[in-house]
Amino acid sequence: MEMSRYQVLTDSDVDQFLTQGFVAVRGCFSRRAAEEFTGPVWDRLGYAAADPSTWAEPTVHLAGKRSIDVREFAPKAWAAVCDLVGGEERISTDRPYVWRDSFILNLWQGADEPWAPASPTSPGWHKDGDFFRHFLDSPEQGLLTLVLWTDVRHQGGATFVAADSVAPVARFLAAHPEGAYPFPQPPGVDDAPVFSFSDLVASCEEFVEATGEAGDVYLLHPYILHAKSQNTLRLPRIITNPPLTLAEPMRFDRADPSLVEQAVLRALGTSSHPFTRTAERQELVPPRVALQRERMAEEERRLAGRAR
Ligand SMILES: O=C(O)CCC(=O)C(=O)O
Ligand SMILES: [Fe+2]
Repeated sequence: MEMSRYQVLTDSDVDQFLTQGFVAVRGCFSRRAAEEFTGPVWDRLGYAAADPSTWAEPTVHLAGKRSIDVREFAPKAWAAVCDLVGGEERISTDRPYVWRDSFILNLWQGADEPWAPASPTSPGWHKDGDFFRHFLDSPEQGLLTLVLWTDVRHQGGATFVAADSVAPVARFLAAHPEGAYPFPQPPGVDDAPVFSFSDLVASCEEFVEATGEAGDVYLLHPYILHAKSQNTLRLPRIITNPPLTLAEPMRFDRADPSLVEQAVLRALGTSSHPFTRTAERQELVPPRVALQRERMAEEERRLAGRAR
C-alpha cells in the first residue's frame, strides 16, 4: 500500500485545497476548551452575554493578549497546517505559528436587513495581510486560518469564502512583480498598485459560508478572498484568523512545491514559475492597529475598575 505523503490530509482534502483553496479540519479542540479560552471576552468588551441590548457594536476585532501553542492545543490542526505548507521546517521560528485571543466577534452585522447570499457584490471582500506589501511569493501570510471558537451557523455570521479566487489573485500578483498594497498609501509614496478586491472577486462564481462547530478550523490558501457576512440570527459568533509566517518566501520552481505553492502553479496553468520581485518587501502599519490600541487601553481601564 502506498503511504500518504500527508499526516492528516486525505486525498479528497488535498483535491479540495487545490481546486477550492481550503480545507475544513473538524473537531480540532473541545467545546469546553473553546469556552475556557473565550470566557473573558464579555468582560473585555463590557457587554453582558445574556443581554443583547448591551451589544453596542455589531462586530468587534479584539487585540490579542494570550497565545496558545497550536501543536499542543490542536495537534490535528497543526499537522494539517504542516501538510499544507510543506512541513514544519517551512514555518518561521522567529515568528512561530500561534493562536491568540484576538477574537473577531460577529454579533449582529447586517441583522436589520434581509439575508443576502454571498456574491461578488457582497461588501468587504479582501485577502488577508494588511501589514505588508504583497508579492506572489510573500512569506508574511503563508496560510489563512479561521479558528471557530463558537458554533457558526448558516446566516449566523460565517465568513464568506470565494472558493475560486486563488486564480485571479495569482494572475494579478504574477503580473505585478513590483507588488501590491492592501490599502491606499499616502500620495507620492510609490506607484505600486493597490488591490482592487471588487475587481478580483468579480470573476468568481463559487462561494462558501465557513460554517461549523466550536473546535473546527478552516485552513485556506493565503490568496483566498473572503468577507464578513450578515449575522441575522444574532447568535454570538467568535472566530480568530491567525496568520502563518513562512521561514522563507514561497518558491514556484522547486522540485517539491508545497500544496499552497501547487495551488498557485495550478492557477497559473504551469508546473514551474520562477518569480523575481522588482521591489523591496515592506512592512505596513494598518489603520486597524491604532483602533486596536485604543480599544485595548479602554479594555484595561474597564478591567482594572472591575477588580477594585
Ligand atoms: O469576521 C469575519 O468573518 C472575517 C474577518 C476577516 O476576514 C478579517 O478580519 O480579516
Ligand atoms: Fe480576513
